[in-house]
This record gives sequence, C-alpha cells and structure tokens, in this order.
Amino acid sequence: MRSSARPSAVALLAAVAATAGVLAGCHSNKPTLANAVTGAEAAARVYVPPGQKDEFYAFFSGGFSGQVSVYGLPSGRLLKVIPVFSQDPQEGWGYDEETKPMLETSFGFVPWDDAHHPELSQTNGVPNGKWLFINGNNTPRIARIDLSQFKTAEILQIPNSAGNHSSPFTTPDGKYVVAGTRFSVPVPNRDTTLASFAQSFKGTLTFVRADEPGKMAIAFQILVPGYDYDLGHAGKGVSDGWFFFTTYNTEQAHTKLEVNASQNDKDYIAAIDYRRAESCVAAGQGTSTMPANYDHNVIDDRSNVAHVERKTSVTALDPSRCDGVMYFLPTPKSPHGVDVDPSGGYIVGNGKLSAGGAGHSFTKMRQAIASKAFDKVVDGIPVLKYESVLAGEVKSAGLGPLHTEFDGKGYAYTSFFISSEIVKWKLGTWEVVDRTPTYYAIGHLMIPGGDSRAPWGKYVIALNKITKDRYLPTGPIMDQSAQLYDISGPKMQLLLDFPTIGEPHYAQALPANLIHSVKFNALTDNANPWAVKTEADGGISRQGKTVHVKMAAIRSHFSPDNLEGITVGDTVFFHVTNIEQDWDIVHGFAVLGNTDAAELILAPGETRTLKWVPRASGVYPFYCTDFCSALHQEMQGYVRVSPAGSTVALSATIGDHAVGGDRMAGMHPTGAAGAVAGGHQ
Ligand code: RUQ
Ligand code: CUA
Repeated sequence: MRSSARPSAVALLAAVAATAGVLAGCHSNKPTLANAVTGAEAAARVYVPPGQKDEFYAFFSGGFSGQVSVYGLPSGRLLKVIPVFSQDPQEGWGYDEETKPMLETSFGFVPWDDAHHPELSQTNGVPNGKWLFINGNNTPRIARIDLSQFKTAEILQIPNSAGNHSSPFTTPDGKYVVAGTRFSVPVPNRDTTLASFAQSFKGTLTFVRADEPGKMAIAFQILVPGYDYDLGHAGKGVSDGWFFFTTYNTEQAHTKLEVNASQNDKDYIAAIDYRRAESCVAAGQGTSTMPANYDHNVIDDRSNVAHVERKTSVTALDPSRCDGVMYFLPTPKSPHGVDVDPSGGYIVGNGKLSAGGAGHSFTKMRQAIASKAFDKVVDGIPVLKYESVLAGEVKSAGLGPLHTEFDGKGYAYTSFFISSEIVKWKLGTWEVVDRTPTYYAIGHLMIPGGDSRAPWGKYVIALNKITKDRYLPTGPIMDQSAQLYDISGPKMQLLLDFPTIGEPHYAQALPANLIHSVKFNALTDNANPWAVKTEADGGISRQGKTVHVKMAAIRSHFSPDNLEGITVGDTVFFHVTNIEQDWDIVHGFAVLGNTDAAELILAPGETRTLKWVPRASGVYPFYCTDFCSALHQEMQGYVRVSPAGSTVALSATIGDHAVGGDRMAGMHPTGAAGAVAGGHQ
C-alpha cells in the first residue's frame, strides 16, 4: 500500500546530509560580514570581570549524564552541576542513605537517566525562579529542583509511559507539567506480540499537578493512539487552557522506523483542551481507574531525608468519550518541536524532514473546530483540515527544523539540524530575515524566557551536537558545545563558544535576580533523626549487627574521631552533621575501602549518612574530603574493626574523653531514624 516510488526518508536525509557536508566543509561556515563582530568586540560583550556576576542563570540539561548544569550568561562560566537522575560522587547524591530513595522506581533502584528538557516554573506565563523541572527520558520520571538550594527535591515516576520525551513542559499558571510518551507500549504493559502494535499499543499524555512542593501527583492520563509523542508546549494568552504535542510515526510502525515512520507526508500536532479534560475527569465521563505501579520520591526539607511512596493507580481518560477534548492538526513531516509564540496565537511545528516550519493559527483552529472542518476521524479524534488551521509556512528556510524560540519582539528563531544554522523569521509574514551558521548540527536553541509569555530576547544559544575542530581535540569523542549569539540587533552575532556537560538537549535561562539562593541551612531546623547539634551529641550505639555512629564535623575535626568495638559482620552507618553555620563551609566524609557508597558532602547545617560494611579486621582511616580549612589535612580519624565475635567494647572518643557518654546507652533510634538507616540496607 505504501508507495515505493516515494523517496525514502533515508535517501532524503542522505541527500540533505551531503548538502550539509558541503556547507560545513566550505567557507559558508564563516559568519557573513553583517553578522560578524571582531574578536575584541565579542570578548567585551561576554566579559564579566573577576568578582562581577553574570546577568542570567542558564540551566542546561545534561542529556545522558542525567544531571543539570548551571551556567552564567553571557560569560558561559560553569557555576554548578546539580545531580538529578544519576548517582553523583561529587555530592554523594544517590550514594548516601538520605538521597538513595530519590532514585527508587517501580523497576527498583535506577541510578541513571537521560535528562532532556529543563523547564522553569512559571507564574502567569513567566519564569518565576522557584523551581526547575526536568524529564527522565529512559525510565519515565519528572524531577523538581528547588532553586533556593539548587537541589533535586522531588521525583515522580510516570507509569504507562516509555521514553518520557514530551516532558515536563508547564502550563502558564504552573498548575501542571506534562509527560507524553515517546514510545507507545501496551497499556497496561503486558506480554504481547510486537506485530500487534497497531491494535494493542497506546500512547499516554499525562498531566501532573505541580504547583505544590512535595505534592506532585498525576491528575489524569489521556489514552491516545499508538504513535510517538515527541515534544509539547502549553498554549498561552489566547490559547491558554490548551496543550500541544507533536506526534510522529502515525504510520504505527514497530520496526525500521527510519523508513517506515517517514511515509506520511504529514503527522499530527495533538491539541488538548485540558480544562475540558478536567471537567470530564470531575464528572467521571470517559474515565476509568487503571492499576499502575509508580514511585513518588520526596526529600523532606527539614530532615533532608528522602521517602518513597508507592502509588498504585491512575485516572485514565478516553478522549473519544470526552468530546471536544482533543483534535489532531496535520503537520509536515515527522515534526519534532512544537512551540507557541508569546501571544499564544501561533503554534509552530518543526518538521524534521521538511524545509521549513508550519505555523498553525489558534484562531483558525477554533473556527475549524466550530465548522467541523474535519479531514477524518481517527480513534474518535477529529483530524482538522491542514488548510483550515494553517497560518503560514516558513518556505525553504533550511533543512531539518527542530525547535523554535521567540524573542518577544515579533521574531522567531528556528534551529536547523541538517543545514546547521539558526534562521530568524518574522511571525505573521513568515519571511526569513536573518540566518547564521552553527558549529555543528544544532539541536535545540534557547532564548532566556524564549518559550514564555515574555522572553528576555537578548541572546540565543545554539546547543550543538557535534563539536569537532572547534576546540583542542580530546580523542574521538568531544563534549557537546554551546554557542552564544547576541540578538539585540537586527543580525545575530556570534560572541562565544563553550563546551557543555553531557548532551544539552535543551536549556532555559532567566535573569539572575529572580533566583533567591540560600546561604546555609539553620542547624536549629535540622530535623534529621540522626543530627547532632553540638560536638557532645555524637556517639556510637549498636542494635544487633548494626552500628550507628553520630558525628559532628567542624573545622577541623570530627567528633568523635576514634571508634572501637566494631566487628567484621557489622553494618556501620556514619551519620555526620556539618555543624558549621557559615556560607560555603563544606565538609566531606569518606572511609577506606568502602564498597557501599561514595563520600558524603555536607552543606552547613546538613546531616547525611554513609553506609559501610567492613569486610576484614584492621584499622581504617576516615577523613574530610573537602579542603575546608588550613588544618583540613588534620581532619581525620580511625575506626578499629575487630574479627567477628570479638568482645571489644564500643567506644567513641575524641582526645581523652568519650563522646556521647552514657547517653548513648539510652539512645534508641526513632521510627523515622530507622527509615534512614534501615530502608536501604
Ligand atoms: S529534544 S535536540 Cu530536540 Cu529532547 Cu534533543
Ligand atoms: Cu573539613 Cu576538610
């Protein structure tokens, strides 16, 4: 049934890639004169003198590193890496007992993910600097990072999903973030033949309540046809209340997608009226309760201990039984990004295999719905006529459009992967007004606030997939690269290149003054059950084969620092509290030969717990891993480990006195304390 005369996508891609190769190989990779600035000018525009601070915070996804990195703009200086989905030795994230539960899922402990799209929380359609959301693509999850601490605070797993790619884009009021599945799968997942794809595989579009910290929850999942759901964006302004998702593989292929999923001339943008979905869910119209297993992991603010809550069901909505909730907008050709302009009037689809972008008009979409300008109905979902919703196409703009961001001054900027360039065009007239090469193979691009109602349209950043020949070579693999362009004038001007950590699929940025970063955690507020508030609170205790050590860290010693009475066969938990109350005074803790964890890194006022199972008798040093003071090298101690069955008395001392003394004898861990130490043995 499929026309063999039609050139395959592979052939098409090969042809355009050859063109791109020519482009990349010749002089066209030099900026044209109008776009060029001298090195001295560029340097002056990105130079942030020593001691001065950047104008913007930018949050880059780490892609397959699973983390988020924070850069200052315009300098491109790396400020921090925030661990999210991957264990991180630099902060002990996912290694210590407090944070390990954050990486629990219904599949078990999953200490890695592929993090794609950072999304700043919004108020009234504008980033507010409170939180950053990011998706885990491989094992579907959404994380919330608290931007007062620059720390991951919450992770919600998404069931009935596989490849959580169209996520975690937010609604302008911050009520929801979404999760659309890239891979359709049998829902509920079960053993079934792959050839039954078209009959038994489904997609899900998940709406997650995200406006209260610690309470992310799945509001409902819309069960949609078995396509690939790639990216999404909320409507805003005139289109507030709607959500748009791109689809590809409307062919419903389950093998050789590079050919089989590139047959249709148009795939769809799914338009969801989520307020209509809310009313169907409230009325129980078209809904069912589906069993589902997924975890919700939250770090308690005061104790710093993460807890896992297992969830067992979701509310599913069948869109064919909730009329008006969902429409398909035909969009050429395997669209990737779907981006909504600041007014909300245009919905721009970026067809990977097309030569431009298609802009749909929200107003025309409403009219087409009212006049039932339908091409057909698929699984109960009306497909609107292409011409009835199209506002305009950016013609022959480039090859392989992926993403579009907006400057708030009436212009859009689209990344073209294959022709490796950013193209600037005018909303409404669809004419190209500027273009600039990128080095090389740009994926996403980012303007601070560029997907919001009010962009800060001063810079655009290209997030490039291929870096070769731009920096000193580092073997066959080069890190990915970002490029900063000034867009304050009519022409884009390249100012700066800088390498990134992992693959930054996307980034978001906002003015630095919108972020309120705390300096330290008040020790008096520390509710960790194993916290010590003074050096004298430390000590050692035994419950069967488990030994708990409570320890204070303060310049430049641990209290206690000499421990005896531990035997082979014991499991030891070091609960260390940094009792400093000064900004940026950090201590670490590590013990020789520990196979059970990395180090602890302790912010001032914070308690963390390191698990250690000594396998042989002997004496084991421990030490502070963060150069905290002139006597940092003196910040060390010893644990004596005796053979199994030895009767050496437990003792915890510093200098000539015992720490904790008799009080330790009466020390019984609370239930909560047991959860810290006991939950992840
Ligand atoms: S996104 S460019 Cu386009 Cu997940 Cu990677
Ligand atoms: Cu404490 Cu080094």
